[in-house]
Amino acid sequence: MASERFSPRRKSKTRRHTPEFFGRFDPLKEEMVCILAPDGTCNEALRPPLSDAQVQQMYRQMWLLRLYDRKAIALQRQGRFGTYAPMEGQEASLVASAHALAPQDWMVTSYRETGAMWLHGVPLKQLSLYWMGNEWGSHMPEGVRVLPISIPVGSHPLHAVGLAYASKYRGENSIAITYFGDGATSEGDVHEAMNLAGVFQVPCVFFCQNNQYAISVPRHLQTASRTIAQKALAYGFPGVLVDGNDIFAVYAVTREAVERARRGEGPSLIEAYTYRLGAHTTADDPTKYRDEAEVEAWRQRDPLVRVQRYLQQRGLWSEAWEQELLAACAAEVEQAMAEAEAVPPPPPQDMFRYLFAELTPPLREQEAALLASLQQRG
Ligand SMILES: Cc1ncc(C[n+]2csc(CCOP(=O)(O)OP(=O)(O)O)c2C)c(N)n1
Repeated sequence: MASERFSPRRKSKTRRHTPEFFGRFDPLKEEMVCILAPDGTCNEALRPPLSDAQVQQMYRQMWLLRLYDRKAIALQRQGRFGTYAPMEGQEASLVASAHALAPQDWMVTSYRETGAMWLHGVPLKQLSLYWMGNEWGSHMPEGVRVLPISIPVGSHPLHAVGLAYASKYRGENSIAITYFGDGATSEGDVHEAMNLAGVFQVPCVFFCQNNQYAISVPRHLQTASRTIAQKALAYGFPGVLVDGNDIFAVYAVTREAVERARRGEGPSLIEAYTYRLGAHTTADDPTKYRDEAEVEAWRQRDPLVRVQRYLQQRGLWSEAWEQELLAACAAEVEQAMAEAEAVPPPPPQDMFRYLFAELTPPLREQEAALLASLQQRG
């Protein structure tokens, strides 16, 4: 929800805009921005200015997404949700990046970034409607600058570049961020989007969640580049590799990318190095293509556990606080799903309503046939 997002602190006007991460961490050398280590210790010199309350809020939001994920999978197994794409393992990347945005910024995502969509103002009820197969799930609330989920891999970064171009053309203060996976970087559309963004220096942040797989295709078969971040250099803008399971690093890097875009310094590419702990979707069985040992090694880098350790070390965590937080998150998830289930599904003939202003003759025929068959069945 919009209220979930805190306002990122702005740099003072007098401060020089020296690059903090872009240009300093070389993607060609696989240098990765890491601030919060898996054991919860923190590199204070690089830590972004987040208050304790903000870190606790982000921790809560990550938990909410994980509980939402679990519930969504359970509902899919009961036939109450359609195919669902889990986010487990990628919560830090989604939550921390979304926090770096301002409400006027555009967000254009694929199917695995519903957590970021939620933080940018799309209610959980709306997202649940989407996964239940109700087209109204893609109807964004007034003023929420999020495009509907894009299922075709890699096509949507072009839309983000269009929005960013429009913002620059009209002299507006908004930027666009687009999220996509490592697999999407092999698509021609992503190349076209980055190329155009570089040529016209539009305020667009390309946020690649490298979760190591495109369904069963591992990252090393996706590209011969050492990093995905380095691809930015060929388009004439900076790229940075960041530990995607580290909320501080993701927040700091995204904030820098957003600020440079807003200042008119053009696009940038972030590669968030993370891992999909669950299946590609509820229609996938990852045990067919990856080892349990590999998954276990990544579980040790769980983004939630990392923040929990950080909070514990600072005396900001207690068992009772966590139990209360989990109960509140679970209730929020339950309520959103109950509200979505209470919405009657649209009538089947709605499928003809929103594509053309005037139906083509074959579609008119099909609609008539559907209506006749519905009438026959009563
Ligand atoms: C244009 C297109 N080609 C193929 C597919 C089938 N498909 C669905 S998801 C997927 C893999 C995408 O992997 P990646 O971009 O790494 O994102 P992830 O699912 O890992 O988040 C493929 C090939 C599709 N949806 N669209």
